[in-house]
Amino acid sequence: MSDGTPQMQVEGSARDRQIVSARVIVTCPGRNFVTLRIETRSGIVGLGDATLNGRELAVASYLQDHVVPNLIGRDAGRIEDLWQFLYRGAYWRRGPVTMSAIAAVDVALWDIVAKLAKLPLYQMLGGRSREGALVYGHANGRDIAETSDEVRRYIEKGFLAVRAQCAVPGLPKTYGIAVGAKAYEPAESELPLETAWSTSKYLQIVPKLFEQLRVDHGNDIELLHDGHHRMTPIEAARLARDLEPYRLFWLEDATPAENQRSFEIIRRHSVTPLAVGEVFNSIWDCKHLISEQLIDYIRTTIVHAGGITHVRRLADFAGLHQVRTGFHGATDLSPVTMGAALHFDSWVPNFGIQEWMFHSQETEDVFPHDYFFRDGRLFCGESPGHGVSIDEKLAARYPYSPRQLPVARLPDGSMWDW
Ligand code: EZ4
Ligand code: CO
Repeated sequence: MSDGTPQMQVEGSARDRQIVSARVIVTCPGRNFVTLRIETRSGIVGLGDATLNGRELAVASYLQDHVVPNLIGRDAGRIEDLWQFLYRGAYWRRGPVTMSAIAAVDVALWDIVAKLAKLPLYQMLGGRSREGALVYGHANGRDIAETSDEVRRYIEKGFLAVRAQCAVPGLPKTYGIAVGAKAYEPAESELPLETAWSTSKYLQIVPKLFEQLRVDHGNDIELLHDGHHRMTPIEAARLARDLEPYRLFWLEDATPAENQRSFEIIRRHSVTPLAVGEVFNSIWDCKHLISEQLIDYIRTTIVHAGGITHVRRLADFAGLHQVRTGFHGATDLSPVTMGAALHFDSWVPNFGIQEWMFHSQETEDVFPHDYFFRDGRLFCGESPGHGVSIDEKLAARYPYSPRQLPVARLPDGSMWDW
């Protein structure tokens, strides 16, 4: 009976769920986004984000050339089976390109299944654990005073948590700091911008920044900081210790984590809470970090780590070790990811915080959504699915524009981690 081809004869509601089309949409409303649109025979449309900043077309091709042909004719309701099919079936496991492509399929399918059930996505996961998700915004400035003013503006808007970054004196350009009046956007040129880095200069200014922020804004506001993988483990331990008096919510990406044991060194010296994982793409990248309780927050998010199906597994594993979620939410994650993440955040028992860098108005117009901000929290909407759609006509007006992330070099010219 079996000739090795997958069974595609389906009946009744399963027939309605058959995938009849899957398309990749690339658009650049201010910055590039890759979106997967899947449609079933009964006309239900699901959207998944596949954006990988600076490497967008690799994921678009992975989807278009290698994944889409496998989707046509399959039952959109078999989310788990399709996940396993794409993960195991590729033979080549993990990696940001593969896991972003799988995530796009996975989120689109969760969107479809929730729409079929006429339920908001959080309900499919087990329902709300909370109404809104605590979010943090990004304050940055050319010096400590400007950064402090920025923090004040966030507090005035109702934020309960703010990430603060300030320029490092002596360096022409610092990660996280906007140029002029434009909002900060890291991937700003066709080829990588070369930036200079000095950890010793950086380590001097950061404790002074947070000392001033506590003087100016008191102890009630939650403050966060992103080290962006620039420090060695022992330098990170020094900074984490120096920041202890200012009670950070977290110190993020203190050191690269390919070698997960690096975090043992930071832990040994400091009680500053640690967050890492925005560049991870699977549970295997953080298994030791979590099981050994070397971190407090895991930042790995839906778009870069295989979608809801995989990140749910990761979050459950983290919960066993009292590690909470703190999903990445920069502008390079599209509103589709933001919508899906907010449904996830509303459900996940071990929720910590959600990052939120505002999308530009052009992006908001291309991706209409029902999530909204109130009193320091983001709330997902109640419409069926993840609540984010795409205006394809408008999207078509913004063609792909090649951009890459910057690189960083030490004073002697050696390549460093950006
Ligand atoms: O540099 O998403 O915490 N947020 C970050 C981001 C990352 C970008 C890289 O594409 O670190 O600003
Ligand atoms: Co970060």
